Amino acid sequence: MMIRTVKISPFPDQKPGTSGLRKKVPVFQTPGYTEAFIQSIFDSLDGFKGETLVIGGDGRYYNRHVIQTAIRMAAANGFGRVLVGQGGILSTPAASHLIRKSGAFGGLILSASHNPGGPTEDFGIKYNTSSGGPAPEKITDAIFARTGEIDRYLIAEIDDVDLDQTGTFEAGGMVIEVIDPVADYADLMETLFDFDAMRAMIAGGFKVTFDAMHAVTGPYAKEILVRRLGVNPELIYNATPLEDFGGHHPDPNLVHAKALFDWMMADDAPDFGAASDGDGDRNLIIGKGVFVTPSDSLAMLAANAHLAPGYKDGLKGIARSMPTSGAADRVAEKLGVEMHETPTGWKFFGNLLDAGRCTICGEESAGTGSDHVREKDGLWAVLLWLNILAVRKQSMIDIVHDHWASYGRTYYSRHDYEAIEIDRANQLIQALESGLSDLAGRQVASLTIERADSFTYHDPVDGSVSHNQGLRIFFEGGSRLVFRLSGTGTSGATLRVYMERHEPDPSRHDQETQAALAPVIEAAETLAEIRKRTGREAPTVIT
Ligand code: G16
Repeated sequence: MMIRTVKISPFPDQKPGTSGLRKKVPVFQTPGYTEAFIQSIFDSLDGFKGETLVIGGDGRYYNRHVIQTAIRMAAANGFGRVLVGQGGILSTPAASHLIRKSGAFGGLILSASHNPGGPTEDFGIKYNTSSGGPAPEKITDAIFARTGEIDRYLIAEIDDVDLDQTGTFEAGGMVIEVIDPVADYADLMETLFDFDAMRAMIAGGFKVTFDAMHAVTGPYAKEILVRRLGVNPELIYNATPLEDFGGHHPDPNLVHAKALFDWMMADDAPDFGAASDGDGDRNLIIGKGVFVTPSDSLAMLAANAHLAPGYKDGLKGIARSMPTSGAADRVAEKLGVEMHETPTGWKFFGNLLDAGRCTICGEESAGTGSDHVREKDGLWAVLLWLNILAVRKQSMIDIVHDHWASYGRTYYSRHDYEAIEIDRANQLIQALESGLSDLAGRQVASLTIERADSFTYHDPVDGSVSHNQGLRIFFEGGSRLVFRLSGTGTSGATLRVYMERHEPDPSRHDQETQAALAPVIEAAETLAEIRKRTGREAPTVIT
């Protein structure tokens, strides 16, 4: 095998964000850019000679090209085997499962998740470890340090691999297996959930619709929902993965999945509607006439998980990212299990899951998952909900209202200000942060501030400490406001403002969310001067 050593200079902007490196496609197309980042990953790892590397991708534009590059570089750097999904497709949770099941050394996940795809849109590369989860900060920090000094990459001269046929090939001294991306993952789901009960519910007329958003979950939905569970195929939408997601954002939220939301609120709505994102790790869950926020979904799934065979022995604990609402905390308290609050980023759940300190985790950003893999998992959330519905034999709206009646309702919303100037965003955060220590006791918008801080996470498993993970303002009575800058955007900065208010009184559980949160929203504007500092009159996205 011919291996070439190609000289390059470092690129200064290869710092991994919340979930790997995400940039516009033309940036990744800069000569040597993609290779420099992949080589920096390999250079930061030890002991992979002869080992297996999984390469997963969400099918977006540039996916196939980077898979071929990654295969050549894996061979040149000494990996013994590469596993890649047919068509270059592997959902992020399926890739996580494959890494674990195959005993792989790690994996490269090629995705920019819910961000749009296409020649001028987004692409991303993330490294996952042998646990199947995103690399922890000590590895991403090492990768970033390496990007600053890299001066060459190694690449093997081998022909393109035919990604469209399953099979095993040998090239460049390495074994390359192109595998069915769906089968193993679908089998895993059968070990966790009561497929007989779900099949019976669906055969009995329970209508399920799913929007795959022209992203990676189409083939998974066809196999699991249609073929194994009997869902009407006509109710599975946008099931063919497209390189540009049909020109849409594959982001399952109330803005980008508005058609689904509108239908679910109409008289002819199916019983259950769901969607997943670009790489299949996020979920949107809507019952007939009722939207379930991701924070509520985490709480409700945790409260009912024991109804599914995979969780019949109960939960070891629950974890949520800091900006996620406290709804799940109330469930953990009732169940008498540990509750963990981590920074934003699925990588922070890894240690807790590996140490058996939590079973279910979730984030306000439409991610829920469990210890079955080490990524959040969109279809898993759909199936757990369907399993719960099949066992409880109640409508979604009744289950949601029952939950609120038992635990209270936590009104929750996130306001995003996208693509604002980076300097303006930083100044807003700095101004807020510098005044945090003086806020306690202050009255703002009919609320009284109890305390305020910048969130620091102390990992209880390995003792690592992560600073500056978001600014928190707690109000008397339990409302909370959080400010942080997104770590996944690719244009300018995105300011995220998270608001919540807990309402124990069931007679006040039918308010419109933005109205219920009005004082917290007003407090956010007063404290951060969002309009003045961002130059924006309103958020870009409200979820
Ligand atoms: C990623 C991370 C999540 C995080 C989300 C939003 O999700 O895996 O843990 O909550 O980004 O992060 P940020 O607020 O920094 O933009 P995904 O689905 O984009 O991989």
